[in-house]
Amino acid sequence: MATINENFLKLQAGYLFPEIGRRVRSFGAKNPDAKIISLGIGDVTQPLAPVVVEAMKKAVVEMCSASTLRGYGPEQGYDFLIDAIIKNDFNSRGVDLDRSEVFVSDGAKCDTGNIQEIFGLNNIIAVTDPVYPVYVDTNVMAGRTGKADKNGQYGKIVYMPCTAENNFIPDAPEQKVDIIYLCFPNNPTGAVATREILKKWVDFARRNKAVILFDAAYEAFITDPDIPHSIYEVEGAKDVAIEFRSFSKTAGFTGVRCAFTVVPKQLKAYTKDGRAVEVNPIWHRRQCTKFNGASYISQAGAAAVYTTEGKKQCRQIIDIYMTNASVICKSLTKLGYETYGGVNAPYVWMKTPDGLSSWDFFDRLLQKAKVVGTPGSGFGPSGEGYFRLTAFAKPDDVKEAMQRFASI
Ligand code: PGU
Repeated sequence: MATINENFLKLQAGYLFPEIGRRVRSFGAKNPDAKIISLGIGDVTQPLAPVVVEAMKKAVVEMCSASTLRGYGPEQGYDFLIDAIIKNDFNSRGVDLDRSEVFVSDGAKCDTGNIQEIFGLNNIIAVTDPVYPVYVDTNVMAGRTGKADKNGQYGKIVYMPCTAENNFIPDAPEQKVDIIYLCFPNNPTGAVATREILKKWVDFARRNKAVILFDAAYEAFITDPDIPHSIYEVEGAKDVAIEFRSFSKTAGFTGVRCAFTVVPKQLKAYTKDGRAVEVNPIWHRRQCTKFNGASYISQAGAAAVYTTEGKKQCRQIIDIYMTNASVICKSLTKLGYETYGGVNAPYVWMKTPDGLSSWDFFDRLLQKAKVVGTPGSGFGPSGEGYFRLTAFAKPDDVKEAMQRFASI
């Protein structure tokens, strides 16, 4: 008899985004003429930067000839990409990294989801509430949590509420935790962490021999020059933090797939009897066994992002999204909604009107305005009464969506 991993049975309903998709399809089937505008999932709409397309075309042509064909690549990624990452994303901000500390992958979703696997099942994890659901669900699947309570919170996870009252920045928990997931600029609230805030977390982790899993998937959207883009800009962070990055939003790679994770060589975790173990070779071992790399074509495209032309073209695309964010914030504020984020992040986090629950507002917006957003409660109980809008739609759609908001 094949038994199932019963941890999967502890998971709440479906994954958030497929559930939204299901409701939207059902509405679309009943209202075939409705022009639905999606400000729901954080997926890009602008075409890839031309220089990226050219680099990928060239890579495809190389694959067409036996003399230049590339098969399995180096397991951590091609040096041409790793070197460009280190120089442009880290050296430029005063951070030194060795090639062996960068692991190229096909997505930050897989990396943030898989990383928990190399840590013991007895670790207590801390997450913000609301949170990108991947961090929680993957720990549930692994069996690191108890069952969900009536609020949807799992036993053994420490939730750090983020609300307007604390500017969506969590306080360090009072109890001891071992692994802390942080995401800045934040999905879903759009909040950013200053150097002082990151320093507090790094110090907390150092004091507690904890590890910070820092998701910086949205760092390219930071506009404020004082906000760090990498946690390693904070002294001591390399001893305690793993950082996740992605080309998905930075360069429109949601359908191309390329990302990377930094695991510093000096980062340590511990055996049950307290012996320090380097984390980097363990992640390397895990990746070599379970992953065969991002495609050469994606990596060639990602490297082009770092050329002078690539940086300029990607910046122009990000500026389009950030103009959208500003249009959303201004329009909603004018209509009397309370909004947060949208300045250093491509997400606007709004309070639902009339005390509506997040899903009730989702339904009202879909029925009356044919606009799709993401219910805040889908990110955790503290997200109840909030709603997320993404700035990734086409500018004309954003403008039309805002006009429709005025009529609900
Ligand atoms: N990390 C964060 C914080 C994210 O918000 C997302 C995407 C990812 C990682 C995924 O990056 P990839 O490199 O593309 O794998 N969040 C989107 C998409 C939903 C999803 O399920 O990933 C969102 O709308 O929240």
